[in-house]
Amino acid sequence: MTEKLFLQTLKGKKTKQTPIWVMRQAGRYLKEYRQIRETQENFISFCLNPEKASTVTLQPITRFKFDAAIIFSDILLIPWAMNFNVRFKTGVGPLLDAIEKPNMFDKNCLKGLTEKLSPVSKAIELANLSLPETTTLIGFAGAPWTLITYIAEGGSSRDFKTARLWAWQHAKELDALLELITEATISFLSLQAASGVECLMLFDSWAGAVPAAHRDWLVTRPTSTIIKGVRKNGHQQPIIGFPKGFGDGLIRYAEESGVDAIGLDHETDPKWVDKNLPRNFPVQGNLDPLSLISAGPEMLRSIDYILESFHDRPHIFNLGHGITPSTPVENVQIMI
Ligand code: 1CP
Repeated sequence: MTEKLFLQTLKGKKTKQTPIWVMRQAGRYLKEYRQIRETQENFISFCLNPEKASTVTLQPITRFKFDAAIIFSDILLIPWAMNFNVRFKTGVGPLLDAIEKPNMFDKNCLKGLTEKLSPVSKAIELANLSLPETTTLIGFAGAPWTLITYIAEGGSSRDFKTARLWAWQHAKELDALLELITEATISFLSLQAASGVECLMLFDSWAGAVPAAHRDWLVTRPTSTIIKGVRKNGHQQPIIGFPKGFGDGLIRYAEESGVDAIGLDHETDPKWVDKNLPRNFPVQGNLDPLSLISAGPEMLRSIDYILESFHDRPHIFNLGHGITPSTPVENVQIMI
């Protein structure tokens, strides 16, 4: 059997056909997702139900035949497993108990982490039983900085003020918390790698909030430590980094972090990327998810621009961020 398109691309090969998948492809824009989601009120329990999690992982593959499936879970499972009081409130999103200073934690919170997250491993095994031969299964985690923004703010945030203040006012304590989460992330990604995913992705969704002076400390170096840790545990799967909003920080990130590919947000010009990242460095992205709401000629032109910019570089087509719940499903087919 020839190797999957998606994996060939991550190894730096330009394939004739561009592989495609969509961030948050298993989610609320699908009626089959909403239907099964209704069967379980608690979102964490839903993520930790291997049958349900593997079923929703497969839904977008059945519908659209994407080249990759991403195991259904959430980046906030790590803080949950570290005993932060994580819950999801309908209409609001994630909520955590806000903490004043990043100094309230020690290594004890890592106890039992892999046992608590073992349902994800079971979901991976189940999903692998039903995935088409040509589809790659992706495992993932949130990067430490992005998780810290949720811990600091007690949920989603607009300006990430508390997390940024911690960096200036409580650097030492923040660094210790960063280290704990880094260790948890190595364990969780290694667990997923051992359970049968063929690719890993690290979501640093709020990397753009980090001041340029702190990019190495809070984003690039933790990513590098995580990748070295996963490799040290014997896992060789390619790793995609997604430092959303990182701008020109991508140049150093590509050189220093050790990721095999970079996910691009829609604010980044693909022509700039092609000019500034090393030749043959694989990229993923970066259509604006909101272009799918109307899916008109402007969307098609934007798709052409992205494909044309990366015509000479290994490229996985994707959005620049997650697909939104209000996207009409038929528009996804137009994009494909
Ligand atoms: O009730 C529901 O259905 C809640 C909606 C939902 C879904 C579908 C949440 C809550 N999480 C998920 C699944 C999810 N989350 C996946 C797997 C599904 C897939 O991609 O197909 C993945 C990869 C994530 C990752 C995730 N969760 C990120 C990183 C990606 C990104 O969008 O930047 C982040 C930031 C989260 C946090 C999160 N989870 C859910 C919500 C509402 C939020 C908050 C988002 C925010 O702060 O804006």
